[in-house]
Amino acid sequence: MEKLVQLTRDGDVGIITIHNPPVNALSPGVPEGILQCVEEVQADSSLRAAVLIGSGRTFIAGADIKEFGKITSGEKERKVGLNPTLAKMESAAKPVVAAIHGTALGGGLEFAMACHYRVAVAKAQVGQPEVKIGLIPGAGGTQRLPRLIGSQKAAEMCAFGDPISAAEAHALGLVDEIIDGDLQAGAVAFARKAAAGRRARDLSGKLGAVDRAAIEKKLAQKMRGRKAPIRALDAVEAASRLGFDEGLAEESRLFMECLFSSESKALIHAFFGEREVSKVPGVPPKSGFAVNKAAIIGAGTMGGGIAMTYLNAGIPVVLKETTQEALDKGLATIRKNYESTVAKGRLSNEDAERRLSLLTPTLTYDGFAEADIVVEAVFENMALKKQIFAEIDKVARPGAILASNTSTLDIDEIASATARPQDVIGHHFFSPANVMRLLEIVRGKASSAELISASLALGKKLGKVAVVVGNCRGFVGNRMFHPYRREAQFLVEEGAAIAEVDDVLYEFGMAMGPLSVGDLAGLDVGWRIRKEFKHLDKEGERKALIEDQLCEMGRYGQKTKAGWYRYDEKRNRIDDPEVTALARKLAAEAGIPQREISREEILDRCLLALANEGARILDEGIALRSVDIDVVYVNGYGFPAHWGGPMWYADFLGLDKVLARIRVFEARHGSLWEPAPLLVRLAGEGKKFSDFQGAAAHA
Ligand code: 3H9
Repeated sequence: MEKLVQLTRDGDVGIITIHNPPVNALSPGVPEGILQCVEEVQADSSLRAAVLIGSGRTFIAGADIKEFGKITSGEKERKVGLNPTLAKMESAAKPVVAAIHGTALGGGLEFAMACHYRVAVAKAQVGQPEVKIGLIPGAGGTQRLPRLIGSQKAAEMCAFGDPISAAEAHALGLVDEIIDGDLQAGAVAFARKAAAGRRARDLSGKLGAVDRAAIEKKLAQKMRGRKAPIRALDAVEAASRLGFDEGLAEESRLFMECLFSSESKALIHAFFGEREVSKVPGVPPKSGFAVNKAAIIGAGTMGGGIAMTYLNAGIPVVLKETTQEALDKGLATIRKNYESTVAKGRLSNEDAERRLSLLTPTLTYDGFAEADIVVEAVFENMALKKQIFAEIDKVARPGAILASNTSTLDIDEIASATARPQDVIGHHFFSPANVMRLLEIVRGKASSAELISASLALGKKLGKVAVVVGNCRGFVGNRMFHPYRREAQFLVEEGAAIAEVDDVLYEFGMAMGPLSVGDLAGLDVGWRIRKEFKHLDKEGERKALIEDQLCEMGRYGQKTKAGWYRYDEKRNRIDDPEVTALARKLAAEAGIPQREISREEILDRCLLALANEGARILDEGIALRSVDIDVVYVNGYGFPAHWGGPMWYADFLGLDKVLARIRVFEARHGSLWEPAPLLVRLAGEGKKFSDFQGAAAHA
């Protein structure tokens, strides 16, 4: 077996190579191995310097994140002690040069900064992304980085966690040289020139004040409700206030505080969850199916956004509409979206034009026979979708993926309109499709394992987080969203103020309150779906009353400048007493008593409704694991990642407490609050949702 860290020689330079695939994380044995090699170089009189380099695709992607859970669970000692190792490395008399390709992230960059010099290939990226998993740099990043690049820039990098390019790092003085050509050879040549002795800890000229207010203002928009970024600022500021070793001690204290926080545990859950969802039992992990050309039916909001998603990934698209007017409108929207991205400086004009040049508009099925995937994105109507799939069946090439973007309808019934149900699958994008990261892959009963594998690979190519879900009304996301929004509306009917319901959920961390979401998406969408499914309504079951009335009044939400709220020209929401009056009138007619409703009840009614329905979804095998549900909610429904997702949040509260609360709601509101059998079972056994391996175990 290859050693984790190996020392080889190139003349008078020692090459210390890390072999810890896939990303050379600093797992146990790696830091020790590096230090041992550095010490061997020091002791060997035939060597003058060392190069530290990663094998495979990257330098060092940081600490091994899996180890953190062992510390917080008590399985491992309560310390993350890299500082003594790094101190010994940087005290070495012979210079050590970090040679960076791929990424030097977190502990990886911290190792590089404890080296005497850093060189990198142009494509490399470096950063301190710890805040993205609820941590701060814990091995001197907040102390060495400001000494190398200045306090303000270091504070920004540590607080937002976004990596920077090698070129920027070079300009800032973090990277000493960009290497063209072979990295190792370039690093060895650099090492031969390098003199010993330059240590980041000894530099202090660039330390200074941090414009904390400016960073906090941006944090409030980008990382609302998170504590780690604030702690990262504290630690970078400590570098200017304290000596190096005191600064390190302060950083370690703040790091430990973050490590044991609910925020960090939830974000680590979300990090691994995003990767776990791509592992589906019975589905090949790699697909040989390549999507090189796509055809999309429908150039409306969804179809246009999906087309842009493909174009952005460099996949040519044929986009079909039924009328020239609809096609022109769709194309104009796509063009306008690209223009606004260019105007914001996020895309070059040439790139926008290149993407647009991959788009072929059509009113016919011309070009569909060459497509590897056909995506249907027309509005939610079963008869229409079946008619379209019957047509696609005639024109698509054998073996092409036939995908529907349906958000609620039965994928098996749609597949039945074709003679090849094994090739039919749901690809449920979220609006705006070119922005939202989630893709629900809905497997029908005939969908083949290869088709699911190909869809997962395609999702990755499109830059999406793809989650495989089972076929039921609303699948995972929308099925759970229904009781969540239902409770929000019931709360208003029972006397809660509209804005308060939204604000409580927003303050919890949701991207938007549940009623505002309705206004954004268009209240008419749900209205149409309710009409489509009217035959499924249960006799005597309480139904939300207000939205149907709002739609009758033509108040569809933001697009009509009125819905739950009124909206000004800039789409700012304005409370509307007319809607409050409507709520009171409808409640009186339905005999719903009015009462004071606490903020705690608002939060619990909405969030526990999610978890209770999630438990049913899990029990039925519609979601493979509770983490799949969490990933859906964090990436598609604006659930705060620092609360992990609705199932993680329920686990955090404790399922016994969740069950007790749900029983209170059941006593007060009846059968809609009947606890899910799985919740009752797990709570009784003292377990968590994350312990349940139902569908994942026997899929
Ligand atoms: C830290 O460093 C704290 C320090 O201050 C020191 C404290 C003392 N650990 O994402 P991918 C796995 S905190 C363990 O699919 P990509 C990942 O789960 C850390 N595992 O590839 C996956 O496993 P699997 C700071 C890790 O090419 C596989 O590697 N660093 C780690 O799309 C491939 O990953 C970060 O936060 C890790 N650190 O992206 C960086 N990283 O195959 C986190 C990855 O079983 N990592 N894995 O599903 C990343 O951002 C991306 O993984 C990276 C590669 C950009 C590196």
